[in-house]
Amino acid sequence: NVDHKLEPTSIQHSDVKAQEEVVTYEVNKQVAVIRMGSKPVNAVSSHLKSSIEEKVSEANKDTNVKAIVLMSAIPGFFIAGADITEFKPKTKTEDPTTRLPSRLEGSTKPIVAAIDGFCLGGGLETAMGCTARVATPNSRLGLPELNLGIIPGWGGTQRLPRLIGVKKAMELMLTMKPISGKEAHDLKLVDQLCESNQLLSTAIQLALSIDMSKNIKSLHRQDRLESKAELEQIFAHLEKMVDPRQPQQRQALNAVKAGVTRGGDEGLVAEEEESFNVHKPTAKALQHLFFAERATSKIPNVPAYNKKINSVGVIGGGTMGGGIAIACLENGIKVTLKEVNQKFLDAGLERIKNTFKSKLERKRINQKQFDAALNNLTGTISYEGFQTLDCVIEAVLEIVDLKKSVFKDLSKHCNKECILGTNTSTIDIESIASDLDCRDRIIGLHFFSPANVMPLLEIIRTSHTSNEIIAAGLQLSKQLRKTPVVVKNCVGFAVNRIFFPYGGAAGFLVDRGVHPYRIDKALKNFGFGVGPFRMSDIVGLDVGVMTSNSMKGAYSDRAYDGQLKQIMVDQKRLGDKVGRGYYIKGKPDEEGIADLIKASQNRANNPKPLKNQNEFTDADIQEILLLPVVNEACRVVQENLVYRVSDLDVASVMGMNFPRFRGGIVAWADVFLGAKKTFEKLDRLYQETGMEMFKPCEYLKKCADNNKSLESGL
Ligand code: T1G
Repeated sequence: NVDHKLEPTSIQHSDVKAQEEVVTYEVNKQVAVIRMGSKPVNAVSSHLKSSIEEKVSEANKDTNVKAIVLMSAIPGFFIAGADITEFKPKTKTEDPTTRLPSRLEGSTKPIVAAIDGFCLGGGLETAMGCTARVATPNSRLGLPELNLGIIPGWGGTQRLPRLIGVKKAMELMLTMKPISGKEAHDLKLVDQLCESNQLLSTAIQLALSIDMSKNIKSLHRQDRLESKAELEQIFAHLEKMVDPRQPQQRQALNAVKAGVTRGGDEGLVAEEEESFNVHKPTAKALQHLFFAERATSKIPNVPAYNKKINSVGVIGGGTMGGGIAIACLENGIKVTLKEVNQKFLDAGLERIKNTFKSKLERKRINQKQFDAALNNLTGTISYEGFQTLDCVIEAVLEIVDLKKSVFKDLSKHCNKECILGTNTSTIDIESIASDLDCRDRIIGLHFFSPANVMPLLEIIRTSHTSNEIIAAGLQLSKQLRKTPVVVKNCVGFAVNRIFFPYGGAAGFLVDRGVHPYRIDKALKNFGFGVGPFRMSDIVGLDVGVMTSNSMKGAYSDRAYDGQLKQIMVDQKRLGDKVGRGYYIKGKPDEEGIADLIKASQNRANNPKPLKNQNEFTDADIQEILLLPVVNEACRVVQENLVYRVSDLDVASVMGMNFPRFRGGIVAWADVFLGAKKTFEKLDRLYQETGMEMFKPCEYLKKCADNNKSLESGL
């Protein structure tokens, strides 16, 4: 009896996975049907690979079998790729002919891949190793490996160009975007198109019609490659396209080139060598981010939320309110826009309608989608109808008393389950909610401008917010197709808080003699779309001053504003909305700002240069601006404001356009510098300048002292 009880626990968890039979085999009309069922997405683990190979070998031996169909038992997924959780840095190159696609290509009986759903990375490579492919029109096929810092390593750089040409193949790899089954069929990547319910019969029929004596393997096809002259042109163009900061792009190109010039078999060897040499830090950073993005919605003790959010009230029809309304309408949620008077309401509704009109004109949406969105939009200047709304998001001016009175009204006019969200970026949510009996339903829903474009939604919980409302916030974010990051209440929440020293450090450098355009160039070279000064112009300098004032109030010890921003505001150079800021309509204005920079430097408290302006390298400037951000992120961790350190990586990439290939703000410091070096660099800057923003916080020091990564959450 005792032995019997002990038995299950003696099996290791990994053994359970290994013992589970996930691949099934049946013979249907002389065709062996092999079905993969490794949940959740058929990621090819070493176990799944060997199970498939076993069944294919069985089919090859089975005299009753003429052909093989490889398909999935999981709806929506053929194969999502190799199993990323099994990735380890390679210690030696391997024989590429042992890969699954090569093994399938070696089958003596024809194999048809029957694709219905995601067919990505190693999944598409597996399908290309098959003799032919059938797919449903809405399947998604692609090679997104570069997004993980690696290159297609199972023959994708060889077989895809030979099936659809180099130009299109490189486009698929570089954009990392999947194409539909229909597009894949147009490109001849897929041989036959059919609906889901016809998939098996179509695949069986095709499999039985293939004559292996006439078949040419994908790896050896020549007929779809471009001509020599065309290839020269294509490669010359691609040479210029690849981003030197993302070495995996060049490596994919090298592998493709090698295959085209030396043949598919040698190409496979070249691909293996390029795979072996991928830039390990970039791969580590990007793979970290892959899992980090999927982790943000996992919040302990939050119950499942089984309802859909069908209607949202938006209070305030300005830029933010309008953007939030558009985001909801684009995702099929009904919106009631409320303004204080008819004039403002009409203007708000007009802006929203114009956005959809422009989308229609640019063919981003069709007439049906346009009509559906506008039918879902209503306006009001009272709280009539608010009783039935599932959620309300307040986006009025940043005035505490105004926000308080809005929530007082909402507590009266909304039902007892309604989510009460505020889109404030600077006001303490705790204070808005303090004396209301609905305070457990009040939550921060912080969108980033433009709210219908930026992919991040910060969800802020106060000390009163209930877990049910957090669940509702996560549900809203899912419906809006945004990535949520849940933060406990603090001034600036995650993104504005960790990035406030970024602007401060930029101002600090200007006051010590570095030109704003030089700073912008260094941060662009780092991978930001625009540098901090150009960003200021886009956001509006007056908005920037307001935000930094609120940060200064909360974190005065480490705030540094510089003088230039205020001088620019005094000169009414408020940025793009008035046509001029640091730049004029986005173009440099060296002369126009020269005197203003001088005036700022004269007014600064400590204009002593750290070194001569020309001596600052890109890396110096990048570190001076970004290390204080890492430091502030570590403070947020120290104060226990996020559920995991990597949430801040996701927040920085999705809220601030921090370059993804650097893994996010904390991962960047971890992977490219290490905790110890990060500490030393900050400490040196602190010693040199005496500025508190550079003083390493306790958490950072602890990680460095204990030789732990900053992601460790020590
Ligand atoms: N390996 C391991 N786990 C994976 C995975 C993979 N390839 N893909 C998804 N998951 C997990 C994911 O972490 C999550 O887990 C769950 O599955 C559901 O995913 C040889 C070497 C297919 C579009 O880059 O893009 O092949 O969080 O939440 O929104 O050259 O997953 O639930 O615990 O994202 O429906 C190339 C990666 C691999 C595709 C589905 N393939 N996946 O999106 O669900 S490299 C990729 C995706 C490769 C070859 C190389 C998406 C998806 P958990 P999800 P989804």
